[in-house]
Amino acid sequence: MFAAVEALIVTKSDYLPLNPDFDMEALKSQAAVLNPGIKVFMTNARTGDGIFELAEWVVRRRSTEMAGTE
Ligand SMILES: Nc1nc2c(ncn2[C@@H]2O[C@H](COP(=O)(O)OP(=O)(O)O)[C@@H](O)[C@H]2O)c(=O)[nH]1
Ligand SMILES: [Mg+2]
Repeated sequence: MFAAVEALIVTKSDYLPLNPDFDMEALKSQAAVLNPGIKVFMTNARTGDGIFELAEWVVRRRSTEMAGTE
């Protein structure tokens, strides 16, 4: 799965501190082994953290895709 996707989105980031085993840097490095180009986003719908960055990437990615189909 990690090899096939372009982006990995970790949602509900406000819960992450509740899990002492979660290690964002380990997740990123392990995902990068399977997919060196993968983009990793962390979002929080409660605070809005990370949503802008994700939306910006989606819009940019979409316009690249559309440019390729013309
Ligand atoms: N604490 C917290 N709750 C969230 C967040 N995003 C969604 N939720 C809540 O989690 C539940 C499931 O939401 P959903 O967006 O469907 O997440 P999914 O089940 O992972 O697809 C709902 O009660 C949402 O209000 C978040 O960033 N933080
Ligand atoms: Mg859901």
